[in-house]
Amino acid sequence: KKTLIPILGDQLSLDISSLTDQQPDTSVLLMMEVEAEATYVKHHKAKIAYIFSAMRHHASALRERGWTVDYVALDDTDNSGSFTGEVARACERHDIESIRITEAGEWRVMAMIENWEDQFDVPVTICPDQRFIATHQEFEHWAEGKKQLRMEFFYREMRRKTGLLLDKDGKPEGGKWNYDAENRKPAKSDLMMPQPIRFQPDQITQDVIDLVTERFADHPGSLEQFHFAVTHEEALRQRRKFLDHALAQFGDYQDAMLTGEPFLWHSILSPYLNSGLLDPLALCQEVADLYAGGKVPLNAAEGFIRQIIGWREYVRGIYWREGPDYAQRNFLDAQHPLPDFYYNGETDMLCLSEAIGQTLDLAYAHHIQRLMITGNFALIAGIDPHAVHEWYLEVYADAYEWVELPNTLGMSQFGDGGIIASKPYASSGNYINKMSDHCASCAYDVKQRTGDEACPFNALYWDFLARNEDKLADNNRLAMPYRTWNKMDSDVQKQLRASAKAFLERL
Ligand code: FAD
Ligand code: DLZ
Ligand code: SF4
Repeated sequence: KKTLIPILGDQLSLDISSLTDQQPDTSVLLMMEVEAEATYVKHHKAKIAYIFSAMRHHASALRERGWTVDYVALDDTDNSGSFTGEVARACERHDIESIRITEAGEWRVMAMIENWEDQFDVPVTICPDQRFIATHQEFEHWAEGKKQLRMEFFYREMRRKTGLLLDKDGKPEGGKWNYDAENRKPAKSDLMMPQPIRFQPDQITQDVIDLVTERFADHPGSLEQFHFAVTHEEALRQRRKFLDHALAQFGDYQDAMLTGEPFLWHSILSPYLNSGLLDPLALCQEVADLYAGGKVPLNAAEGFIRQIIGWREYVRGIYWREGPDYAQRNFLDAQHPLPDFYYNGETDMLCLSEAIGQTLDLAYAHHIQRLMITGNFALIAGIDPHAVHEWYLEVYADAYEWVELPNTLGMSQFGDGGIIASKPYASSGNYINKMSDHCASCAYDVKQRTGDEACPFNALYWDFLARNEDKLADNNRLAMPYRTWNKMDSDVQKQLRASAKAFLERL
């Protein structure tokens, strides 16, 4: 009799908790490529290819370590197309007395797993996912009774728990917890800018690319520039490349955007952290060591560590705390459909065509593009946040609901009414002009507020504030812009609103 251990596509860690204390001779590991996971939203082709290839390579790595892996490929005859269908078939193929699985990363899949005990009439053990720093209980305990759940305070708890960047008295290195104020520099084109490693597809990846090309032709995105690491070793190489060549500048240029430069000084590690090829805590430990050794400045080390032990952990906590209905929230009652250009990049707004174009080519955009370009535009144009959420879940190689949904619906679209963001991340073209070089080459004029040539972000921004005044006017952090709006001449207000209306009607 054997224990069946399903390993999901984002559980590609060699020490995943479901394997703890298990023995190869009494276990069968089950990995399954299934239609339902690839199509519950239309994931970008490169995202599916990345996950399938990483899964196939991981199966080999597990076998090398002595495990028996029953691997169901997408095109295997009899593949039932779903996790539950494949667990059912595996229970018939093997003599199974129990099932063990590490908790899934989303409500949808957890609901499936919770039915297995009744469906298959064997005990099912669900193990906590130990790749995160905060347990569910720790997040709940921190959140309990608080009126506001601000990331910054949670982050300090995580610094204390891990000891990262604390001096010997337990005080934050350099005397401050957060050096974000130093991290808002615009960037200039720089021939020395590090580029992520472009990993050449091996035979396994090529087979997967062919499979995805054939089976998911109607999904967004292209496979031509497929560049991801697909093994633990390759992911470690990209990690090394980032630490040695980009981290030192990461802080300074974290919010910068440049035409034709998709990566800047970002790490491009999120797909590997989220699917399990890299360990988040070990990465942060090395960043702290590089700071301690004088190799990188504090604003870079602190900024990077905060993204991982702060933001990443915090959004996961919010996701599980808020429950499965979080995806349906729409605080601002935004109803506009998602414009087609999100799927083809065809718009003369250069900031958007850059961010969306690279997203379709690479399944990657960095944080400030996601937040202040595609996210900001959807927010101020009043796009239905559920449609925006599905788009983000589809197009980014690192997107799993636990991390994508709170970032999109909460942080970027204010759909939760301010649980994550203390004010909406709405801005006019001015911010984009300050942080990027896009406006200089754009068909629109960022300095004009109304008229055919005016940057559409400008009128949309004021229209957003005016449209949502009843819901947002009492937000302290919006007092300044509302004061400016209310001081505007009523003719100017009318022109701005008419400009926005005309633009939205054309959209
Ligand atoms: P870097 O800039 O190098 O940052 C380092 C690491 O910090 C990332 O790899 C990531 O693990 C972590 N990180 C940084 N910011 C966040 C954050 N806000 N939340 C969680 N982790 C963070 N990140 C995802 O991993 N998956 C998503 O589906 C996702 N969707 C997003 C949607 C929106 C609307 C926004 C605004 C942000 C989203 N993010 C998401 C967060 C962030 O944009 C990406 O983690 C980052 O761009 C990944 O690129 P990188 O590895 O080069 O990151
Ligand atoms: C995202 C994804 C895709 C596209 N395909 C698979 C798959 O075929 N098999 C699999 O095990 N996992 C896949 N995944 C990742 C799962 O959707 C992920 O494990 C769930 O989102 C649970 O967090
Ligand atoms: Fe974007 Fe407006 Fe700048 Fe054009 S002018 S790049 S639309 S912010």
